[in-house]
Amino acid sequence: DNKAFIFDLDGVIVDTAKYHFLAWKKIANQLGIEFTEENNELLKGVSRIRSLDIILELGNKAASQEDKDKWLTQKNEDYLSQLVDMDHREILPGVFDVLQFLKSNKQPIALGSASKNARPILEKTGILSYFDAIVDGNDVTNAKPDPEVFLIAAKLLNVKSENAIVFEDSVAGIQAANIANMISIGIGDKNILHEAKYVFDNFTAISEHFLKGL
Ligand code: G16
Ligand code: MG
Repeated sequence: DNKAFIFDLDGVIVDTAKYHFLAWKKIANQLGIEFTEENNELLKGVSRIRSLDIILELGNKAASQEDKDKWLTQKNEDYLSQLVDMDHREILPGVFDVLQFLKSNKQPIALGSASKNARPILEKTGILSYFDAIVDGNDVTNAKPDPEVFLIAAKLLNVKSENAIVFEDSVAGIQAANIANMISIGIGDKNILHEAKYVFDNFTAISEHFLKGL
């Protein structure tokens, strides 16, 4: 059966997770809410709107829709301002080699990201052409851990869920892949991503032998 490889974006392909964190931390601190890297794990892979709600819940704060809209805009402007000079150097270690390897073996590749900024990031980093399908925050109604984003990607690539392999750095994303009955591969900390079928520190730890055996 045909396989397909689905990549999350932030924290998997590019190191933008740190920019999301810094932008959210600014908003949280502005509201008098403490926001740590540990708290930030709850936001990874989660939609922009849901992320703000999680921060407000952490601080036990309610807010009007008007204020929320203002903070969402501020967060995104702050985040985008950090991407202005982005280029291929922002691609995380080993990612390019794995994309090349999959491409040269004619394996279908999709993006499965919660971000509404996914396309410009793929363009800036020069890897847009590697993707046979792109599913991002503009295409889904239900955020991870809902499996919608990965199910749409598998459908576009015409593969069954059980033959789809998902690379993810977030707990919500690993849960989404598992719910979709896909093969979940965590990129990051084993202790945090313990629900994944496999976990690697980064893509340099993933061998061609391992990819072929999936
Ligand atoms: C990413 C990040 C999340 C972020 C979300 C929405 O998803 O992990 O922290 O909140 O996208 O991003 P944006 O505000 O750019 O629309 P992923 O799924 O690529 O990790
Ligand atoms: Mg991610």
